[in-house]
Parts: sequence; C-alpha cells; structure tokens
Amino acid sequence: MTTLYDRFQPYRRVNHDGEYDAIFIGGGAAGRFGSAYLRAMGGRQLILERGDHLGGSCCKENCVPHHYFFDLAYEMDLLRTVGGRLSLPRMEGKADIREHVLGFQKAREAIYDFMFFQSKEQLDIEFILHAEPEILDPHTVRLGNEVFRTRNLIFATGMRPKEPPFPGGHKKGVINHRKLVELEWDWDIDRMVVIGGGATMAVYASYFNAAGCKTTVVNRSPIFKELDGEVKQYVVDMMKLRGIDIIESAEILSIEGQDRVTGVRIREKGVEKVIPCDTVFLAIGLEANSAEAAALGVQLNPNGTIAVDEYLETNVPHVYAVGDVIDGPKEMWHARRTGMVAARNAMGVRTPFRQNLYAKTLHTTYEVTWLGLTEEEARQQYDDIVIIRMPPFERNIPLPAAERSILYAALDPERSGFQKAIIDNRSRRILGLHHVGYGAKDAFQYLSVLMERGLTIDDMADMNELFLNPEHFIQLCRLRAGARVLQNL
Ligand code: COM
Repeated sequence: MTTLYDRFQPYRRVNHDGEYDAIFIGGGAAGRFGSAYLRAMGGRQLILERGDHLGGSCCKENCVPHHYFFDLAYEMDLLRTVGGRLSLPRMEGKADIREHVLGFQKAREAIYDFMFFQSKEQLDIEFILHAEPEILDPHTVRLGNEVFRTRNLIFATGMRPKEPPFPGGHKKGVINHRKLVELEWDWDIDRMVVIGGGATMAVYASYFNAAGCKTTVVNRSPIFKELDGEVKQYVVDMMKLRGIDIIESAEILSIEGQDRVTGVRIREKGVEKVIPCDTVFLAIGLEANSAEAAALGVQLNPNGTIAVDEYLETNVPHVYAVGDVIDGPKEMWHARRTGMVAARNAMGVRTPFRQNLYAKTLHTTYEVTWLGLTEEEARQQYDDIVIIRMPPFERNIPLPAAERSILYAALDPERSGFQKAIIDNRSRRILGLHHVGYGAKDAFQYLSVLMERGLTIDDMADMNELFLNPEHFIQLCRLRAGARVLQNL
C-alpha cells in the first residue's frame, strides 16, 4: 500500500551542514507542526523520530483509530437498532474484530504515506526516521557517527500507556488501544471488561459492545467526571440501553487467571466479586516520556511531565518541551499549538503560550461535545441561570434530529440525542453548551472563540442556521431571545 516510501526501511531526509535553529526530538503532531512553522518562518529544523513514520501516536494508535472504531460503533449500532426496518439490513451476532483492525492498519499505511509526502514535498521539513539519538548537551546531538549542532532543542516525546497499579496487568488477555491495533492478541474476544472512566474507555467500550462482545466498564471513581450531570445521565443511560454494564467507584483488586485472563476481581460497596471475561482493555491513562529530558538536567513536574515556563522553555536555557510531554490537555490543538509557539521562541520571536477557552469531546456511539460551564458549575457562580434543552422533558420525542440522528428520531426517538445551553439571565451571555449527537463537534471549535468574546443569546438569534442543523442552539436561542427576562425552554 505504501506508494511514497517503505516504512520498513530507514529513511533519511536531511542534508546536514552547519547548525540548526532547532532539533525536535519526536515527530508527532507537536514536533511536526513546530517544524513546519519554524520552516515557514525561514528557519532550519531537524526532526529525530524513533518510529517509522511522522505523525506520532495520533495516526498510529490514538486519534485516528479512536475515530475509526467510533464510526464502526455508530454504524453497527444503527444496524442493530434501526436495521431490519427501512430496507436496512439488521446486524446480528458478532463482528469480525480482526478484520476491523486489519482495515485500520491498511488505512494507516496511507496516512503514514501522506505524513511523509506533506512533510517532505510540501513543507520541506528535514527528518530522520528510525533515529536513536544521543543527546550530548543542549546544543549537540549524536546519531550513530554523526553529530548535529543546534541552537535549540525541543522535546516532543509524547506519552505512553500507564502501567496498571493492580496485579495481573501483564497476563495474556490484557490489551489496550495500542495492543488492539498492533494485533497483539490472537484469541476470540467475547467477554470484555474495560477499565477506565474517560474518553478512551467510552469509545472502546462502545465499540466492543456494538461488535457483539458482552462488555462491562469498571472504574475506581465516577466515570465522565467532567460532564454536566444531566448530560452524563443521558450518555450513561444510552450506553446501558445498548447492553453495557457500568460499575463506578469500585476498587480494582486484580486481574484473575492462570495462563490467561478469566476475570477481574473488584470490591464494590464493600463486596468482593469477579467479573468473568476473556479480555481486559486498559484505559487507565498515559504517562510522559520524559526520562531523556530528565537525564539532561531538565526539571520534571511531580506527575512526570516536563516543567516549562509560559514560553515553553525548561529550566535549561534553549531547551523547550511541547505536546503531551508537558502539562495541559492531551488534545491535538495543544500539541500542535505548543509546537508552533516553541518554534517562534526558538526563532527569537518571544511568544507566550496562552491556553484559551476550548471545547472537549468524547465518543460512545454518540459524539459528546461540551464547552464552558456545566449546569452545576454555573449555579455555583451565577444566581440567575436559564437552561435551554432539547428534548425539554420527555426523552421520547423525535428531537434533536438532523444528519445521522434522524433515523433514530424517526424509529427510536429516545436515542436521537440530547443538548442543553446554559445562559446567564443578567448579562445574557452563553455560559455553557453541551451536545450529545452527531455532527456538532466542528461548530464547537468556533463557538469557543465566540464564547470567549462574550457570545450572548442575542448574538445567537442573529446567526443563520443550516436547517436541519445537528445542534439546534441557534433556533432555540432565537425562540427565547425576544424576552427582556429570559425563561427556560
Ligand atoms: C496527524 C498527525 S495523524 S499530525 O498532527 O498531522 O502530525
């Protein structure tokens, strides 16, 4: 499938003479975007990447497969719930998970190719793959027999899955998002326990369940901590409606089994029990790849991430760190923007990194997107709050409805989604927007900018909706905006 290069062969795109403005250790989103920006400024950079591709963990095992398995979860869910009607086939039984993974692996090759093509041909970035650099000092890096000099060194080394804190985490039968896509499993997955409480748990539990595996979620604390209470209720209810068992606030004691996994032992409300399974999927978080920086004298935070100032510089002058290896949201924009800001600083354009308001998202068989305050937070901070909801009370009405949700709305309305806006009645400003459904995520990228600038219900009423729109915020706000004193809807 690879057309531009053979990912199994070492590849060099570098023409070494003189000093670089920056060497990036790592060619994921942060290193690649930082490099592109620095190059566009007229500077000279070099990426040293240990792996066999540019683009890092995003295309290898994180964001891209996350969305691939979400789409499969959605499609299979549709065929299991709506299928059998409207001349759509009904899905029964189990999906071929191995076939799904092989499909992803094939697509991944094409993405690796594109990363390579864009970086080399369009962005004129210098990079060396399969590189095991030895950092001699902040300005000198050795690679084999070659020594590279640089004015600045930028760590963009990312994160890796955390080691499980309970016994049995290395038994045959335990996988994670990385092992899944590398096919580091060779058995039929029938009964799955997913351990975790956030976005990785949500998408993979939903995928395995939709694929026909009996799926249980276990977490040591409440799941989806950041969600608005009502939004969480809808999301959790919809997971349960589809057959997922969810156990929150349970102590995970061990993963059971001799040669291979047979279950997960937990203590729930003081009672010990074993959840039988053939596979455990760990979604318990990530830790920073910061050892190399520490060896150079770079200070780390207590959680192991690299400590940086607002210019993304470490305690060692001319040594920067960007992306997932520093504190901050483990989000693509954060990786790419910190890469860009460090590039500017390395080039002598003093630029602080400002973390502005941003939307968040997770996936079950739904896209769940939110921005600003939850209702609980808003009620603590403001004394006159108005809520606009869809559906407003009974779930069983065929709204919201738009692309991807309208078949659910027509045939099984409870499943068509949920959304709410939280508004301050005094200033009329939008404080929070929350959406469970399909196709609304992109709007939130721009809504965050508008909200930071003081977006009001009246501004919303003056916008132009593309009807039927996946989020109904514009028209719902317009229905209420005429009133001097706002009311719930
Ligand atoms: C995307 C990787 S998969 S990057 O952010 O474009 O480098």
